[in-house]
Amino acid sequence: FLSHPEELGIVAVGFSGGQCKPGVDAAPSALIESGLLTQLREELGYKLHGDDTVHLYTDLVPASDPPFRNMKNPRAVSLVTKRIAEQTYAHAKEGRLVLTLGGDHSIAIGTIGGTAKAIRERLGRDIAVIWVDAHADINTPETSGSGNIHGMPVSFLTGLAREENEEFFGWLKEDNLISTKKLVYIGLRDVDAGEKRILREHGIKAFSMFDIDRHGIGRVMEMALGHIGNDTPIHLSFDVDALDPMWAPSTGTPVRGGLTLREGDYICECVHETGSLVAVDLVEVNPSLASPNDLGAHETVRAGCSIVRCALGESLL
Ligand code: HAR
Ligand code: MN
Ligand code: MN
Ligand code: MN
Repeated sequence: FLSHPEELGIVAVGFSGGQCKPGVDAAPSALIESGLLTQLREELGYKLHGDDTVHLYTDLVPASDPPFRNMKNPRAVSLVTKRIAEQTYAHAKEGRLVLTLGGDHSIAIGTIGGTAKAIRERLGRDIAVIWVDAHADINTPETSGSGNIHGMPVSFLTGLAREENEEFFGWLKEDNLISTKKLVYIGLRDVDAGEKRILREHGIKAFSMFDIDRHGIGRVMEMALGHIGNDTPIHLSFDVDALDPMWAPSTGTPVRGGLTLREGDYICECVHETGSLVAVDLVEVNPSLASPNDLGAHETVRAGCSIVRCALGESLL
């Protein structure tokens, strides 16, 4: 699905407005400083386009941004994700593989909105989304208990949440949206009651930690990719909190009982192996959430780099 599979469009998003803890905006710099882009260039042989500098989007964040329909920072998140959608769209339209380094998970409204539209225009195809996360992030503004938009991106992307007003995600058009039938979750273990209802009502495919324990990650990946079907462009959105806090402690909402680093890497390797990957997000790394002198932040950044490298084909011999 890529006209230039060896070309990577990089979008580095230093944005944290989809939740309340500062620090997740520093993740792209931390990932880049630890050598990720150099590894992709020198070891994996990609030609990189786009951001060597991290976008902080400060020009887009309004001075006053009171809640709307229970959403926190709604204008900022809407403006920033709209800009991100333009960035991922431009890379995907060129036929490049797109790598977005977040930022909190609200940014997926932009990353997926942009690739969905570009792949439709370029190939006339709908993308599938593999959402790897401890959380389902499918609250509507009304079902959300927190009002944090990083818990809502999937509801906007699937059209389950809608808003006409441009200022509050009204810029999302039919072209930017994905079908609930082409969405697969892996790693869930902290899903709100309202979200469980949504998953059930719409028959959304989800592999929780229970399913991974029961079947093993090998079988789960067969089933997940089987659900999507061969020959479908895939956008992989990887929330680092899918990993157990043992591997990725520095994240805003850690939940114990998660994926091992190997299981996370394996998911990415299987997705790479399909040859259908068109975009990858790595989100929710928050290097500031570690105690002084502990290795939590370093380990989390290291885990994030491993996830990205596996998605981009490092394990191929
Ligand atoms: N479900 C909760 C909410 O809506 C918690 C969401 C936490 N989200 C993330 N992203 N860390 O996966 O607020
Ligand atoms: Mn080329
Ligand atoms: Mn998430
Ligand atoms: Mn999460």
